[in-house]
Amino acid sequence: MTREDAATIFERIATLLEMQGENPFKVRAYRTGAEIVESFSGDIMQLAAENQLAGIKGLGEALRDKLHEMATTGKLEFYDKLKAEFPDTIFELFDVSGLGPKKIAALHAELGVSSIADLKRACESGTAAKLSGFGAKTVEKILESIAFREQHASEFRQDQVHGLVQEILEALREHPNVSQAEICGSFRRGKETVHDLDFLVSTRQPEKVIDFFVNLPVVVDVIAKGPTKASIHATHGLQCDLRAVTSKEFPFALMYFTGSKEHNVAIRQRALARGWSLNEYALTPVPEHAGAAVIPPVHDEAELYRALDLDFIDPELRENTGEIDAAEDGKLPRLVQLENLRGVFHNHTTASDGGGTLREMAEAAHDLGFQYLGIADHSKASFQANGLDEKRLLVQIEEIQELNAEYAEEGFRIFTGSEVDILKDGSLDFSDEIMARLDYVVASVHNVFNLPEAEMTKRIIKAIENPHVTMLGHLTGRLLLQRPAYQVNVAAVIEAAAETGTIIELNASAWRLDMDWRWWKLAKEKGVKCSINPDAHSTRGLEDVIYGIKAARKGWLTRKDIINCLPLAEVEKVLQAKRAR
Ligand code: DGT
Ligand code: CA
Ligand code: CA
Ligand code: ZN
Repeated sequence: MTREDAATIFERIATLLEMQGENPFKVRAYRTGAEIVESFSGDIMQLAAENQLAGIKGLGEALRDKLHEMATTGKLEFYDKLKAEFPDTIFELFDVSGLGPKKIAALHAELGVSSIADLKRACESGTAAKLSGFGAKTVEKILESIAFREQHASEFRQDQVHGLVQEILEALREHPNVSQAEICGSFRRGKETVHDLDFLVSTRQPEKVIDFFVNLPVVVDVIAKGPTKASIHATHGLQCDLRAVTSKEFPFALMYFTGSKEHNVAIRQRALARGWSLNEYALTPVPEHAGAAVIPPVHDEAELYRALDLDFIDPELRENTGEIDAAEDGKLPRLVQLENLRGVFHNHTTASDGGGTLREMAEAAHDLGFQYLGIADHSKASFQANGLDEKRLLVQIEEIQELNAEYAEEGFRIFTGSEVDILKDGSLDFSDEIMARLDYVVASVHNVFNLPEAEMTKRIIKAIENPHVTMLGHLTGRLLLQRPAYQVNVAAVIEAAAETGTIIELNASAWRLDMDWRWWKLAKEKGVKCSINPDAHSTRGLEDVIYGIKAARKGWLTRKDIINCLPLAEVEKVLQAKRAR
């Protein structure tokens, strides 16, 4: 059981207990437990398995025992019993945005709502609007949220599949009859969401490997099983396909199943032009083709591209948006890698809505090998996130200066910053005088999402015209699979960022990944720099940069396009560049 699973179970226990009217302290203990499990910086499941959890703040004995049980047995009897008192479909309700545990409890107790289908009926018939705490607005929001969910019912975010991919790949690679195993499809291409996972192995014993695959512990049910392929459902209904091929076929299958379909079609055309036919198993001569070139030997994917007179194309670029021409001309970018990151901006602490203290965040960033950490807690307008007012911000600046004195010898530095709210009219939540005291400012929209496009665009552009706004945070406000982007003219914002010298954030949280990768080529052309920002709300959140790196690679970005690939000695100049203009 992964820590995410364990945290989800604690969170669900909290909600179910709340629905049963349990004592709020008990409810809170589980909710806190979920946060601790989620954000703990060591391998908490390993510690739990070894009974080494004593002394972790906020994790009482009852929760430690439960974690131990989950880590060792993969189950929790207490949860299974509690769950049995509710219909299975109740959990669907927890994913509806705008519906908290209190509202779910009221809907359940007073209207017997225990599924999304029930909820939809209650909203459409008008009965939900009559409940206390509900109104026409709430009901409308809930219906919108249900519709959005239905549209994306079979998609998954990176954070939901990342652990599973590693787990299945590891299992396959350890199998004695498997010589190579890879993940293909949209996951390998680094898409922000995926429909299913496509695994590929090379083996001489396909049946044995297929048998092994359909019996993995993560398998919930088997959809189909044949001699060389199988499909299963894993946790949360996620479909996983496996193909077994020979090692000779492997490079062809790897390219084919990585896709995209559009990339494959263009590549196949290219093969045809040489008198070759390309499919998922081989490159073969087209029988009736006169003057076909001799097919060179192909042992891996790079040789397959080479055979077609192309440089190796990184999977993230395979969307047929110009990568083939660039590969032919030797003009592919050398894509940024995780190892290129030198530091991270836009991170929260316990001063606003983060789970780690300033010191904990700094230690964690330092341990990850970063040379700098940019703090950016919320500003006062984000009161629901405990945003800092001027006074608290000034105190935090002092704390950071003290910590920096401690770190000075280690070549590590904390940058003072703030995630300043862009108010409705495009003005900022802090005065220029206050912002001038900070090393950098991230400006973000956190409320009033429903403006017409022109007004929202004007609002954001006005904000980034301020010389103290170093970078623009999560450009469209989208939450993947949960909340759509607000209306905004992204091209116009990019243009304004270029003119004002404003950096645009690539928010690395798997929920956002915004500005979207599809826009970075344009931004790069205009000379706009990127900052890959984890927007970490815990020490573990810093590791979300892995998702940001994938999105940046998908956006054709190199280390030169990304400010936090700069070493400490150079990054400060870049933070000051806009003010110095
Ligand atoms: P998704 O929807 O997130 O699962 O996206 P993919 O790209 O993983 O799509 P999937 O799982 O349907 O198929 C995996 C790859 O197999 C796809 O990227 C390209 C290849 N493929 C699937 N169907 C076709 C097809 O009809 N023609 C070609 N040329 N390739 C295909
Ligand atoms: Ca797929
Ligand atoms: Ca598939
Ligand atoms: Zn934000």
